[in-house]
Amino acid sequence: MKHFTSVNDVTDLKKWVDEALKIKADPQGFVDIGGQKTLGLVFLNPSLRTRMSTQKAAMNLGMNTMVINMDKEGWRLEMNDNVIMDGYSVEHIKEAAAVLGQYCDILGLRCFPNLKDRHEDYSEEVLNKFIKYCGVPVVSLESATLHPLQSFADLITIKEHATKPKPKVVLTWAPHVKPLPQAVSNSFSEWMVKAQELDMVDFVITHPEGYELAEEFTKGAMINTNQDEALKNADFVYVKNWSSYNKYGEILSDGKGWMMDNEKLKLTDNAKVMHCLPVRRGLELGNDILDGNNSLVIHEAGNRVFAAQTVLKKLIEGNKL
Ligand code: AN0
Ligand code: CP
Repeated sequence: MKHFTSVNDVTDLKKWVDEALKIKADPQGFVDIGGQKTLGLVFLNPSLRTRMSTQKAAMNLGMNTMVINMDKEGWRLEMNDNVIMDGYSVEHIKEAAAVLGQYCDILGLRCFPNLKDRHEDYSEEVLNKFIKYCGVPVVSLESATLHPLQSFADLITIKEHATKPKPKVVLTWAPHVKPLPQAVSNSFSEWMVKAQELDMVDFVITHPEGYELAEEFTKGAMINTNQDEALKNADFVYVKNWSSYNKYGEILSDGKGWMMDNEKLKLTDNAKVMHCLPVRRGLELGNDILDGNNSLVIHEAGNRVFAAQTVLKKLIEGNKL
């Protein structure tokens, strides 16, 4: 594996989950692997979990980490080629990425979509240019369309908490007041479809009409716009808001009735409830669930360390760093 940007970089999903759980059992057991190599984390958008868990993962492997909040601390970047830079941007991604590659052995990048131009976002222009110019292995810390470190942690969490060989996992849309990316949901779907092919889960997606995700990520999933029906016998409910893909970046309704709470939980098989966080209480997810025994959200965030540690270990080994 040269870079880690989607589930397609995973050679063997089952083995990766097992390896992550082994690392979790002894997080410092591989402290010699990092060999004081440098991980650079570049954020074009805010983060709590991704930043801290990936730093922690690097520490556990004996790596050093440098973080830059490029949106606040760096120069304003130009992404377009062949432009005369007489506007607001100060530095071209060609130079910025190449320079970062001089200082770091592995680079992580967070680059959210602008949610205005679907073609631009779904071409992953920023991530791809960064990969092209930095010259070192790159880990996605959530790109315009995917959040693979999150989905890996989610699958680890499901494996740990499953009480049957093939649990039913439901991804449900939830209300929000701001237009959010489809990245977490696209990515979760892509990982669950792969897990379903390996008989690890049964996967269902539910959302109001108009919130269909891009087919490239959902192909193979059962999709049901009736949330009550979809939730029946669920073992895991994964809650997430996303803005419309078809009416790109739009919020289509207030989503009343779609918030997951203890009442809806009764439709499930006493399901465990997941969310990538940050979550808006009382809007996306009920306080009753978040404060109750069915919530896995904190545990799930904890597993981000072991997902990142597994990926960094594979990048170090695969690229002979
Ligand atoms: C982001 C999103 O939905 O992609 C990050 C989630 C990890 N969430 C918000 O912007 C609230
Ligand atoms: N779940 C997640 O990626 O959280 P942050 O945006 O805080 O990193």
